[in-house]
Amino acid sequence: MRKWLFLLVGVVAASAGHAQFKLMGDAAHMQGGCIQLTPDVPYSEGLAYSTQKLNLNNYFEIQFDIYLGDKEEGADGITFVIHNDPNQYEAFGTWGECMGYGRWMRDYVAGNYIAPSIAVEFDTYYNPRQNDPYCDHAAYLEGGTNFHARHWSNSLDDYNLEDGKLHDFRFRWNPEKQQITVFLDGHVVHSTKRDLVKDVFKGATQVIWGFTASTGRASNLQYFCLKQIAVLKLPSKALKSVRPAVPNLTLKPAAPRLDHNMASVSENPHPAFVQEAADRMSVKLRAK
Ligand SMILES: [Ca+2]
Ligand SMILES: [Ca+2]
Repeated sequence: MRKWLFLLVGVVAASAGHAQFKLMGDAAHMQGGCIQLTPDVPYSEGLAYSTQKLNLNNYFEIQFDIYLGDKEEGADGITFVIHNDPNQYEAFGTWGECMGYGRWMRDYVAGNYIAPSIAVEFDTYYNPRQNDPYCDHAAYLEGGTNFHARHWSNSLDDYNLEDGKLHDFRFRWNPEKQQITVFLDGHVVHSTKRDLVKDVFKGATQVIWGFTASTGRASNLQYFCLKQIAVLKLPSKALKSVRPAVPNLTLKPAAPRLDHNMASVSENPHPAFVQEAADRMSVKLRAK
């Protein structure tokens, strides 16, 4: 472990605070450090990209809260996206069921979509064209299409994410094992081996990451609150020489949860990320 600590370059800290995300469309900073992706109005779209790219040679784990509204009949959902679209920080997808990420038709490559990319969608509206189940669900996406062969809805026919609550999401990338693991409220909702650099990003290792969301005829307030990012920088030589491979990152206890209620959010003191020590592997959200 000591050897590992020696290899750690440290932690990349990020917050959902101002100036660290580039916002597009209807995305807007909220009091309390969260970022609105869409207001509760029809035909809205918003995106927020971290100004700091991720390096796919590194092990990273990103944790955030997402809020998908409080109207069961609302729409459409949020995606967490990692991309290397030629349009870079200007890239965006189609509105409505495409959630600001994808395009209308899987096999008809037209309109706005983000690619090359991977994404995880949190979908709150039934769209048969995208192979949605009737209930809310999470699904893994690639290539700027929202069509998904599989989904996760906790084995429930009435799984609902539009419950007026924050939901805890984690995305973990292990470059050694080429393993993606996605958690929602403590459940593993997706786990797969994928050579992202070779098979998705065509050799690129520096990728943009962020969030997209949209509404259609139906809508909901949708936002996210970044809780923490842990990045373990793995020099290529170390990758080959160190055994055992990647230790589990120990993340600090979750940041104080912001109340989903907007009034309460506005009462929250402005949060700030603090890096606890140069050699620690975690950062935490701390109220000033
Ligand atoms: Ca949908
Ligand atoms: Ca729902």
